Amino acid sequence: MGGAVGGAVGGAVGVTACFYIDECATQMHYCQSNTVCVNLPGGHRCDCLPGFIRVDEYSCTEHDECASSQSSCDVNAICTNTIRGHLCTCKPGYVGNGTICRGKPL
Ligand SMILES: [Ca+2]
Repeated sequence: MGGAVGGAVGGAVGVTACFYIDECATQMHYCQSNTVCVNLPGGHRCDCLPGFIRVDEYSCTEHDECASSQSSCDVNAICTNTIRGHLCTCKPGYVGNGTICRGKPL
């Protein structure tokens, strides 16, 4: 992070006053959920929060391991996406820790 902010904007002919608007501070930004607004000279950008993946320029989403088949759930478990992880719960009729589920003995 960091970096100097300041100095003239190159090629801005005819601009008599030059100051930066912090879009992040003024809420004049379009950063959607799960992002951090980063003020830049002449604009801003939306960085994804740690653990989130980019959807588009303005929004990020939490990594859904369940949807991307990257969960550690048993085939007989229900995968629930959570922030920075996911939960595995054995389906009704199965017992186990979610990673391994076995059919309940009748
Ligand atoms: Ca997740």
